[in-house]
Amino acid sequence: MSQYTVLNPATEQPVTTVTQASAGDADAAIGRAAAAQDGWRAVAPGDRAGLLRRFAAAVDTHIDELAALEVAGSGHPVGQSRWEAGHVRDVLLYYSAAPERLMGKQIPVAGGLNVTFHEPVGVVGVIVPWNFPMPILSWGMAPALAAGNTVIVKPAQLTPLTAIRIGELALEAGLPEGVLQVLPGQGSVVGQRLVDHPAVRKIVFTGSTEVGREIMAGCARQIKRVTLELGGKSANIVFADADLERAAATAPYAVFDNAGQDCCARSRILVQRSALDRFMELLEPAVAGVAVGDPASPGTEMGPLISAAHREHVASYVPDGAPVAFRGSAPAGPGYWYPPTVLAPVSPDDPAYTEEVFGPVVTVTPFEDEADAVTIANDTPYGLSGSIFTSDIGRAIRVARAVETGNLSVNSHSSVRYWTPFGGFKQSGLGRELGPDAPDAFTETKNVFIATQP
Ligand code: TAP
Repeated sequence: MSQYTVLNPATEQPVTTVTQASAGDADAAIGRAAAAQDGWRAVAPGDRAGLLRRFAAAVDTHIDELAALEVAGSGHPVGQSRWEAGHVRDVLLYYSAAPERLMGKQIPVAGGLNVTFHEPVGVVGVIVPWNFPMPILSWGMAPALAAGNTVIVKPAQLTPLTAIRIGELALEAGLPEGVLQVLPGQGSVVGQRLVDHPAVRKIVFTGSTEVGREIMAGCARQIKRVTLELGGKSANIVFADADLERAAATAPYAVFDNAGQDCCARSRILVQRSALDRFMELLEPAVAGVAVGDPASPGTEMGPLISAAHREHVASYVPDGAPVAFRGSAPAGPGYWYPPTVLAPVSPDDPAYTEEVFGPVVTVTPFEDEADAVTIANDTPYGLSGSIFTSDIGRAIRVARAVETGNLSVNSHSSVRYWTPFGGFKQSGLGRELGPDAPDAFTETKNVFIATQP
């Protein structure tokens, strides 16, 4: 087993070392998960629910510890990190209500009784990216466990610390051995093994569209079930009749939260031309007001990028001579800092406008009318998120229906709610997570007919 060092993105100092699983370790874990499967699905629904509630309670009593790990290992601001740890608790609690509610149907047929059952799919592999290590882990893990599956989590190499601790808390809460395992390691080794191994029956992948495409192809070889949550290039559409003060004050947080490393980042601001000048006047102080700095300090709103390599990648979208309209601040010295950056005007073929930057860079583009706004918003292979600012309710509904994206908010930038469905159109993904139906995605429907004829 090899070891590697996790660095603090805000200081570039080592946090700890982590043991990396090999392909052989992955096979052994898959074997343990498969062995634990029958026992876990046989746990009475009320008892499985009780164990998930105990797991949630264990997370709740360790929120400060989990948050501190995310501050040190991922550079997330401490307020955000506490919210993320609380979110894991809430997702576990929400799906702890599912085991007793996995109800099938009784369908009228002649000559007997016809009923359906929701059977667990089996071993589920949850492959997690580095940008939201705790929430994204919980979205796959909690409903999968509730539906009676065993789970192996593969955290991102850059951010394994909270996942490892959550795996320990599951055992402390009483989940049987093998029901939930956390396997830090390389995606191309451990993640790939989860995709290739026939005993893994479903993959939940969150990450880039490039890797997601390969995962889907790998799953296709075994007709393996797969959910994909991929990239985004979402539009924040601001009409001239909107509350421009509110639209401009909130726009920075819709793209610079988590330093822009957010699949839902509204990284293309589209503004009706007649309101463009006023909107830019209002946006400049709002961007300057984003508190960028030490993630451990309570007032911080934006921390560093995750790594030196990622900072280089983000910076490549803002070369010398790029049309920088204005920028926020970023600390000097160690840490992978990058200031909030607004680009305008941008040409339609500028990579900062067409590609997912995954950093604190936003473009501002004017549009003429409603039809033009919808055309521009949809001119992307992605379709994950978006916002619409207008005071015309009819327009809000028309545009919300016309934009090809999975999650939209009107006069707000709603973040994810665990009790509503989440997922992408087009190349932003396949399937939905969260919401009341998520456990169904971890079951197979079985139809049983019982003859009643003598
Ligand atoms: P990726 O590079 O795609 O990595 C995601 C995960 O997949 C990591 O755990 C990675 O392991 C693993 N992986 C890499 N190659 C693999 C392979 N061949 N087989 C199996 N697993 C493999 O993404 P990222 O850079 O971590 O995350 C950023 C991307 O995620 C962005 O595009 C963002 O939009 C997207 N994202 C989407 C959402 C939703 S909900 N739609 C949410 C968050 C992020 P390593 O540890 O080796 O990297």
